[in-house]
Amino acid sequence: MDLKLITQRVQSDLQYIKEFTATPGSGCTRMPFSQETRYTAEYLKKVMADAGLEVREDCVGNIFGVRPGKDRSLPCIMVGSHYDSVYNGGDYDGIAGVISAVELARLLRDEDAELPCDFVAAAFMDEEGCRFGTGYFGSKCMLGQMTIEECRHYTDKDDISVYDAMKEYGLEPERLSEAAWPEGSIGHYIELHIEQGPVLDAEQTEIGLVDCIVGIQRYLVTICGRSDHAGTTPMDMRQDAVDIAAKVISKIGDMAREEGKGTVATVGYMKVTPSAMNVVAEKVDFSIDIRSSDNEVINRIAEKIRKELDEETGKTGASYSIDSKLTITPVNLNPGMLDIMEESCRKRGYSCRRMPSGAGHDALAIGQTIDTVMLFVPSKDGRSHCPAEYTPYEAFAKGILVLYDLIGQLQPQTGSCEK
Ligand code: HGY
Ligand code: MN
Ligand code: MN
Repeated sequence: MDLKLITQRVQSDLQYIKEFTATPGSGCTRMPFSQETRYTAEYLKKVMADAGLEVREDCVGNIFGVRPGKDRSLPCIMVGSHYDSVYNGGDYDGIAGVISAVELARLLRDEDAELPCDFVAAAFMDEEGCRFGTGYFGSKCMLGQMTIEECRHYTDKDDISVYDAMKEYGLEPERLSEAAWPEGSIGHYIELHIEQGPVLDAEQTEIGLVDCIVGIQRYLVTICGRSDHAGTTPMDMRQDAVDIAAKVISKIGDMAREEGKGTVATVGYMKVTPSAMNVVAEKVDFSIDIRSSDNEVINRIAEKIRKELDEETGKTGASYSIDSKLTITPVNLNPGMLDIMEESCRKRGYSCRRMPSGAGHDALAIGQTIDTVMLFVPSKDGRSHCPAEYTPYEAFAKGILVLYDLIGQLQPQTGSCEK
């Protein structure tokens, strides 16, 4: 198999898709159910069809391309990632994993290879959760873990719900349950992704074999104070939502630092109302994203934050509410699949190392119940979720060859299933 040809085909697809952004010149902004995802979806359906796959878009915007295997009743091998992005993100996060799955299909076609079971290339909608503050929407729909009520509940910063955004995009959210795959129909899930961190690049290691993915809890906190005149209201008469939020937020980073073991906690979104220089803030909304490979640590930090909110609002008679946006536990990935990939790297002479993932990925949701593995390729200077995100195209080609070895050696899960 020709590394150069694989590199060229991956490069051509990714360079074409990078144009589908709402912020040209300022990184990739491809929000779920947007015009940018629509353009990308149509392109993905085309390249999947060109790769000889049976292509369909499901009722929530996920796209699947299937290469029939010898026994179609066996659970499939699914390879994929997401095709949405963060605001002003990079050109590789998610989408490079989708194109890598398409390239695997092209290699299977070129080799006229028939796997024992179906091979499925998957492109998931709204993994990031950037627009609605959630995460893993498309993969959770595939797993049958999303409800219409949740679609009505979660809204974006313009108060548009997932439900309404889906309708505007031409989908029928009432058919949500049809997106769920039959229990046992997916035997293995594999995701190639940029590392989005500094480890591989710093060590000059070519392949990351991901053995575990951190758990995540995401919240939107709303502090309700009282708007007052900034000049005439004495300090001891205020219910200043920003003052309260600042006191709580200033402690969150240290809560993660005290726990250590790679624990992180981030406040990435804040909104002040009415947001005027001479008005004491009535309301502050802010996000919290807590991650650790130890679920007890995440719970402990969430509890500490609640205590701080109780204390600081209690001092002034203000109040608060917490909207839980995402709760997902850490997941250990499949050791057998990791061993096969490690052996492939050894044979191909690629340097590799086992490592955890601090980023979530669709593999975090899917790996809760299905044999799953991830392969990382280096991110230059560890940068991601920003326009500076960069990975050489050849790095993807090497990862794809390792995955080609993996899917060729995987024994399908036993037990057929209705499709
Ligand atoms: O936030 C994450 O971990 C991923 O980039 N969705
Ligand atoms: Mn991603
Ligand atoms: Mn991401």
